[in-house]
Amino acid sequence: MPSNELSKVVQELVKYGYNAEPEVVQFINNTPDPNSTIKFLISNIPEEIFTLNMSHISNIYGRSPSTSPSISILNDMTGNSTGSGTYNDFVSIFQDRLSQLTSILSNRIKPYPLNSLKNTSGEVRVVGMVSNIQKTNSNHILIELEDISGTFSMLVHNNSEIFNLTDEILLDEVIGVKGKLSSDSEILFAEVIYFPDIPPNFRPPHATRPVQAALLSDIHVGSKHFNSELWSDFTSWLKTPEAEPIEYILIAGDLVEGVGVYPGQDIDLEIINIYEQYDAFNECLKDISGDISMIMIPGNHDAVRLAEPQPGFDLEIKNILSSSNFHFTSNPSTVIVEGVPILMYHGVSLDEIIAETHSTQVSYDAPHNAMIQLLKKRHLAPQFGSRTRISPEQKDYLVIDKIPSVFHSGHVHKFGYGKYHNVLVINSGCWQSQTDFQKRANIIPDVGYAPILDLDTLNLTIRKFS
Ligand code: D5M
Ligand code: FE
Ligand code: ZN
Repeated sequence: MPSNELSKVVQELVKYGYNAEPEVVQFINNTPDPNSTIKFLISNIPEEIFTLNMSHISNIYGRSPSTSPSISILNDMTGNSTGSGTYNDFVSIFQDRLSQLTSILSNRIKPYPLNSLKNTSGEVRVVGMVSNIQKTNSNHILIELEDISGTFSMLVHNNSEIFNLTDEILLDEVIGVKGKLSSDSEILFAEVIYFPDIPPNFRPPHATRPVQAALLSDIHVGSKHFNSELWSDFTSWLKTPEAEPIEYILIAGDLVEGVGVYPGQDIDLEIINIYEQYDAFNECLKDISGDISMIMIPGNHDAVRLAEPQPGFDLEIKNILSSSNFHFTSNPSTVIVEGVPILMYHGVSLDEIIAETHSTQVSYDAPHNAMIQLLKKRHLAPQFGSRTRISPEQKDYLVIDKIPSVFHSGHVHKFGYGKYHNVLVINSGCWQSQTDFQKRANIIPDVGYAPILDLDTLNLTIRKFS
């Protein structure tokens, strides 16, 4: 927990004439809106008390505070969009991407600036953004790298051990390379390729009490194909003793079907008005206990801009979805639930990763393997200017800066999960039955999955409704 956040809590308490023990400061800081929590606490505290301890907190809440929600959100860019779409904004976002990923890679390799290589010889290490990939006449791969100093070409020989890695390399991603310069120092012969990656010994933070979260995605309320029966089965099951440990539900976007998302969508719509779709979605959540905190990000079908990062919902939608247990944040966001960092990203770039990665491991039937590629590259939308739209901001919000315990996506409507360097990677499937488009494209969606995450053990139990 950054100490400046904690000191803000302390200062706010002092403003009202109160002190608090460190656990109380931590507890307040973990609530979604610390300032409101402080106001609530001091309006309920007995008169003679000026130093808050945990038993005061328990008395105020009438239950153990460890059972009140513990949510904090990193990296929510809602309301902070600075991108005006100018050339300079695009330069800023690429410079920020290069500098963030270079500093991750620089822990392992001390890179030479690319413009210094012409005056160097022998073995060198470099870091750069991939600006061109091409096959040579003799079937080697030539990759052009770019850093702030200039560009340089490297060659991966087709009989080298690292040749298969070139299948995974995408334009605009940032990689590190170790190799030997040619005798005229015009080209680098690559011997080792480094991805920014997750350290293999990463130890994922976990909760300190038994508590669970359901990780869902792609509800698509308002579509003729939204499967309301399975959804009701799920919300009924939530009331059973088996579901009692579930205190959180996370939804990774495409809450509603939206309007005008693709040509001819009208014929697939049950509800043609976007606000009425959110009304209907709100109805779908009515049956879920208010004790369960719901954390939601938008997807490409939701009523926010399409370009990523997508800000959280504006007031018009928040007024429809106004329950106090609902929390909204941008796509992507890292949400810390009970101390567990969960990276939520809807997943539009997965279509591109699946299309562009030549490895057979990465497919719609194993969407988690596409997500693992994103973890390796430490970026949620590595390739620019193709299907995934990116809004140029001064900061690149799509860099995976904080390593999460859990990486949660949806979008491809296929269920899959796996572990990569101790990070649990999960794609949640959907609640929309096969659409006509999917029928034509021979896509069989995975409908009605509710993967349940144990926040203390980070184990997953798959609950399938059918
Ligand atoms: O996307 C659901 C999945 O289906 C995702 O993998 C994209 C794919 N999809 C859906 N509609 C189309 C069209 N019209 N062209 C190409 N690919 C498509 P969702 O975000 O729920 O629409
Ligand atoms: Fe979807
Ligand atoms: Zn989607």
